[in-house]
Amino acid sequence: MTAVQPAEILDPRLARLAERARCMRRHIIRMTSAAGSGHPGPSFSPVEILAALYFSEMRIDPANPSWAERDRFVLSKGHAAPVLYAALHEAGYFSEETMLSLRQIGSLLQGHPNVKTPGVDATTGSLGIGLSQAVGMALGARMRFLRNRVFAVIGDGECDEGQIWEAALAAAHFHLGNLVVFLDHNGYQFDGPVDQVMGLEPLADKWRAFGWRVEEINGHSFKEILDFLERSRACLDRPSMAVATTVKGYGVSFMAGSQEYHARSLTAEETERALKELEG
Ligand SMILES: Cc1ncc(C[n+]2csc(CCOP(=O)(O)OP(=O)(O)O)c2C)c(N)n1
Ligand SMILES: [Mg+2]
Repeated sequence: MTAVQPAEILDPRLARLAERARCMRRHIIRMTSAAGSGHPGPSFSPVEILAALYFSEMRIDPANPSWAERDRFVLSKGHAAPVLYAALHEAGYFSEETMLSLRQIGSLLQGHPNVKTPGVDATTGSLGIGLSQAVGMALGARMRFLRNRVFAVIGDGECDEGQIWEAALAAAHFHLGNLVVFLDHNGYQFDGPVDQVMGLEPLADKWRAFGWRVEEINGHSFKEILDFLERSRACLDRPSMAVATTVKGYGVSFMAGSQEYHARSLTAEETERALKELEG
């Protein structure tokens, strides 16, 4: 994975998004360390994708989370809930106190996304189900002649689930141009490297063969993410898919590329080191 180009930092729009991403990574560390559990590594790989969606692309109103014509977002790889909560907190859906109550009994923020939480559009966590929900939302919007769009993030390991491919078929069959999906291709799933557990290649061509408009992008480059989103807006007859190459734990030196932080929070010493690296 190539590092994000310095030119991105010089563009004010991209620099603002980079600042959101930095804050989101701090939130993820702080909330999972306060909880003493969670999935920081998988939450880090799609940070730029969610930052671009929530702070540049989606039509939402944090003051009115149930606005009927809002765009919808589905985090199909629901174990990365902290990245969604980080985006929602940054956008103003709930307070810092709520954010830091992650995973506590009775908290609004459970370990996996739940529609009871303000701003969460789909209950996920069992891998494979989120994309089907996103397809249903996009189809429902189209049938009611609404112009809202649906965005989703799925995992590469999640593509082992047969239900992903059922949803892929349906989305193309119904010509869902209002559906835009990012595949967070971080190369790892729970049991190890994706290519050893269940090979997916040629991954982009598989989605193309299913009838999607597909691009392969660097999932940490705001420029590439925004360019993909712009082209997706113009594609009305097919769903769009970005196979986004990412790195688990991207953004903190000792987490990047490590599977160690898939399903454990950082120790107190690691938390301090990570937050130091993520200082503004
Ligand atoms: C149906 C189902 N089976 C197993 C799990 C347990 N599980 C949680 S995360 C994970 C790995 C997911 O890999 P990937 O989709 O690549 O996401 P990443 O962790 O890389 O972000 C597994 C198997 C689950 N949540 N749901
Ligand atoms: Mg993965």
